Amino acid sequence: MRSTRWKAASRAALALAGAGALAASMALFATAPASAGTTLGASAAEKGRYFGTAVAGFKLSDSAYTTILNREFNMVTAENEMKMNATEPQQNQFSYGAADQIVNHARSRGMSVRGHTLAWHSQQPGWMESMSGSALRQAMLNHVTQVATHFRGQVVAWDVVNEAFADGSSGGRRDSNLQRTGNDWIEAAFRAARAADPGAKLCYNDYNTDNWTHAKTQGVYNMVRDFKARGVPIDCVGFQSHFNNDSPYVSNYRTTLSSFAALGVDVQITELDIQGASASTYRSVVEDCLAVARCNGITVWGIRDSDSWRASQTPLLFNSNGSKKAAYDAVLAALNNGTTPTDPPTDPPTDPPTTPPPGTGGCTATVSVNQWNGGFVANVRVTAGSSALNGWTVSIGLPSGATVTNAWSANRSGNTGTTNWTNVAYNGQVGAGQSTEFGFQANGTAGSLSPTCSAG
Ligand code: G2I
Repeated sequence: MRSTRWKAASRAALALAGAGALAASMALFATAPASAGTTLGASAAEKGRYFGTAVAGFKLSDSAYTTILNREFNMVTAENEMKMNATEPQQNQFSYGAADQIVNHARSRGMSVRGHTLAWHSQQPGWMESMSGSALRQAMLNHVTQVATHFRGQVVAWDVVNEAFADGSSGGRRDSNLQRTGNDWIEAAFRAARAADPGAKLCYNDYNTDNWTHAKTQGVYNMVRDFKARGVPIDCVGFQSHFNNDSPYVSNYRTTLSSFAALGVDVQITELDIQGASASTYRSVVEDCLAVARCNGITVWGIRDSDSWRASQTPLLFNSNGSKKAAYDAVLAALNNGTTPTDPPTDPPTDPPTTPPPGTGGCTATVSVNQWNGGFVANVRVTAGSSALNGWTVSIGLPSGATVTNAWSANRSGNTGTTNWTNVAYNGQVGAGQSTEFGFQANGTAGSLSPTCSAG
């Protein structure tokens, strides 16, 4: 089993990891980030989520654009620059310049990156559009392998396959050159992606899958259930959530999110925009995500209305002049009021969210390992005891030959033998009986790991 709760990296935490100065880190841990509660990313991070946006590379020279981007968001999706036609314009000639620019902009500022997308019937390069059969299958798998390898360690989640299901009442697959290579093309893509980047979460991403009663939603649900049952490496499902008059938000959206989550995958809202940007609809979407423990975060598909692929629908959170809309205020308020119940949603908490006192009831840590030949990913769950935690330390002894190469959502000392892990700025405060997660990737063999946890 892979992680059950996404802990998006807050800017403060990542800046901290980069600095690596213990004294500075202790000071930072003591206080919440200065922007907590006042920006989308910081407020989402306080709820263990991220708040992201699609970014168009050519806009990074627009300072009005980057001012909002850098202030508000802690997750970035390349709007077009990681698509197949952008990254492999000629067969076996890969082009990463535009995508790398976005990745570097994001990561150098402590934002994480979602990869979009490795395999799609649309936006294929011309050479691929005209291919079929086993040659196309091989070309697609090579593309997945090459691109996921290039961005290995830099992309936290990939839309491995995008929009593979048909609209309408069939609930089946969309016809495409990729689909005609055989129904197993999707799982083949996921396996190739896992092999290339074992640390990235692997998502299936689609639109018009928001309404639980729609055949397309059920078709994707059945595929994910089948993948989980057969061990196909899928970690998450992306709900694009382009809401408009023809495809409106519906109140069963929360049921959709929680039903998929119950299959054992994370769910993410990946391309949110809402025709007319109703504040109450935006609020509902945020509340729905916060009500589902495995809803990791929300990405809006652009910053200002003028940045939208549907600009005339004014569907985003900022006006074309960069000012905040009512929908922005609604989203921020929903993030700040939100709670993080477990799945299925439980009764609302009776106490308002407060800063917990230092923990006295200890904590426990459990680990789940995804081992492959030569390496593994470990996801560690830290659970507070009878008192809230205000900081935690987990100790994990690694068998000889195991070496940590990469980690997330915790500070580490040691990469072999006894390793010690402490909370980062955004996940040290854990309510009584509540949990948070961190993880790491390592070379070698995990064997059976026995983490121990202490409060503080
Ligand atoms: O169509 C909205 C989204 C639906 N889900 C998948 C997303 O990848 C998709 O994004 C849109 C981008 O927002 C558009 O910007 O995907 C379109 C098609 O890839 C993008 O449009 C393309 C135009 O079709 C091209 O002509 C143009 O060169 O944008 C390109 C770059 O501006």
